[in-house]
Amino acid sequence: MKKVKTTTFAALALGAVLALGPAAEGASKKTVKVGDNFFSPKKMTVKAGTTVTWKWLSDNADSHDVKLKKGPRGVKKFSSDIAATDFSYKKKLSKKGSYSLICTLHQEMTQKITVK
Ligand SMILES: [Cu+2]
Repeated sequence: MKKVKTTTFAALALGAVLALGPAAEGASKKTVKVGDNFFSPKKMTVKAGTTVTWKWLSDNADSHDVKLKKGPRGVKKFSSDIAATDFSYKKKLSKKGSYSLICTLHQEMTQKITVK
């Protein structure tokens, strides 16, 4: 009987941790501007679990995308669609490490995000 109670308590405690963890992390958000041949900011540091939103500026003349060129070990490569204006792309960065991003259409458009 005692054993069952302990297990139930452990399960509840784990459940509480799981429920609170993502909610607390979910509060972190950052926005990056995608303009004609630049990401702004070009470099930034965010907390693990931050959702980054890349927002294409409304006056862009050219098309851009955002692609993960190199990330921490185990992080799947991701890339947005190609767009010129009024577009956005969101990604939650959960794993700590260094993320190198590029626009595949403009090699000089690079961004570095450090997740700690
Ligand atoms: Cu571009």
